Amino acid sequence: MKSRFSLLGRRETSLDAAQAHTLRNALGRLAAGDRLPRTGDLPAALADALANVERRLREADHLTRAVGERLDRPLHAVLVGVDRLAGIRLLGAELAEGLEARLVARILDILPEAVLRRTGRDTLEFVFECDPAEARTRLKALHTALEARLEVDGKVFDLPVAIGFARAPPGTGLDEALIEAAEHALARARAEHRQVAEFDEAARAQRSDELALMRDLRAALDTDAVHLCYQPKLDARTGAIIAAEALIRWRHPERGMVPPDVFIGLAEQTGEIRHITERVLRRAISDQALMRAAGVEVDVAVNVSGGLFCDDRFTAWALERIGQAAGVIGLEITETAVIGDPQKAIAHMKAFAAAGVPIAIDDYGSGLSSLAYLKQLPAHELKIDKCFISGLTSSHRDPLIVRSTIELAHALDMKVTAEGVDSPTARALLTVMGCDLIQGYDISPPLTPQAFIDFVQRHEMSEVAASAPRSRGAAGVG
Ligand code: G
Ligand code: G
Ligand code: MN
Repeated sequence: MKSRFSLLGRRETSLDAAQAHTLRNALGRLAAGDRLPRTGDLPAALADALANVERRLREADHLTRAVGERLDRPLHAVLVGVDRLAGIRLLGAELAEGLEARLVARILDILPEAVLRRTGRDTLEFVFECDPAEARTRLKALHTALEARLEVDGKVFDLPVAIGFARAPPGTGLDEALIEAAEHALARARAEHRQVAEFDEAARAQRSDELALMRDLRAALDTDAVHLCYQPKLDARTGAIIAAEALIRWRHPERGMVPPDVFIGLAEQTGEIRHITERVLRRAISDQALMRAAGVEVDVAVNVSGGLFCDDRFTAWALERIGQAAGVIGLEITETAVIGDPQKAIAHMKAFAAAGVPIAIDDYGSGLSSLAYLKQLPAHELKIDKCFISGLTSSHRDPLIVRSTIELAHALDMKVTAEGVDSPTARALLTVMGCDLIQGYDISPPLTPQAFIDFVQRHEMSEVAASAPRSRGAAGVG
């Protein structure tokens, strides 16, 4: 772990060669666990700071030895994460150290018995003795104090803080395992947007299982273990299959099929989603070419996670790639993309729209749907979440919601797709309501590219066979 003692605070000190030698020597001795050598030729402030560090180190050392023998209350290792500190450090080490000093002062104010151990790029680490029943309450109080507004050099800072902590098991002391446990707890606090998180062995086991899954996925990404299936979208008016949604499929050598619900969210957390989506997009483009070669011409839609859709580099890459596709490649994004960073999302939607790439709003209605945003979105298609479609023929409210959503989308010049349509009744009802596209088991489950080609060809044949007698009967129907 990268660590650094804030020795000098914000004071600038210039030293001559002999003094610099004394300082290096002193730091080396401290780092080796020795006593501080004589520092008489150093400026007083610097000598004081070194003496202070030595005192801190001795206290920590004393604590380490004392645990398990003399402490009446267990030792807790605490890691305070201040995400923005790393960025501030890039702007100026002095400013960061000034903020750091203020945060440390707050720690000692709330927890006077705390022994500060070290500071990282965006963390502060300390240990303190505490009654187990009180640890969380006291750290919550610390959290509140740390997040209070800071003023340094006339600048105002509101720094979000996350705290992870771990308690030394009986008979153990301050060791690397305890610090590592606190690191795990901090990672969880950050991932779950919690103020204070305690180390939890089960959570760690689950996390390492998840990370193993991500490693496996990375290795599988360029193999046949990962492929795409295509779920047809049917034009409700003409009955033709005019589009398909690409859905990722992963067969794990030991776990079997792993559903995207299990790994997509994880991949979003670890950043792996970008590789996955690039791979999916490349594959969708080549599968589409394969389909066209077989005479099946459909628009293909690829799902893009919210965070990724707001990523400039991904957007530039995707625009370039899609520009080389033989047919229309569209993107499906969920509302969360828009809610997370509306300006970026809208700017990117406009860039895609300008390049002729249709955008669909996915899972509409399942999240925090916002009509205010919907109005601003240059989207071509609205996909009504399947939770509304499944109740279409049984509930009283869902048909009302679906019908008004269709009207709303049409008023905003968007096409409407119903997802999860799994009965002929639902399909007929949606058609009457003016829904444009139908997707779901009633048409077909997701299919491999070859099965999709076969399905569309069979579907066209049956349409032709059915259309002759029907065209007479249907005369007069708009
Ligand atoms: O059909 P299936 O069980 O695969 O779909 C589960 C969920 O996974 C759906 O919400 C779908 O949008 C999502 N999903 C499937 N493939 C991808 C993909 O390539 N990228 C992203 N971001 N999500 C996908
Ligand atoms: O969120 P997204 O729409 O991308 O998710 C598609 C998911 O819905 C996949 O898991 C897919 O297999 C599933 N699905 C597709 N059609 C139907 C359907 O008709 N009924 C139900 N219950 N699920 C469906
Ligand atoms: Mn989708």
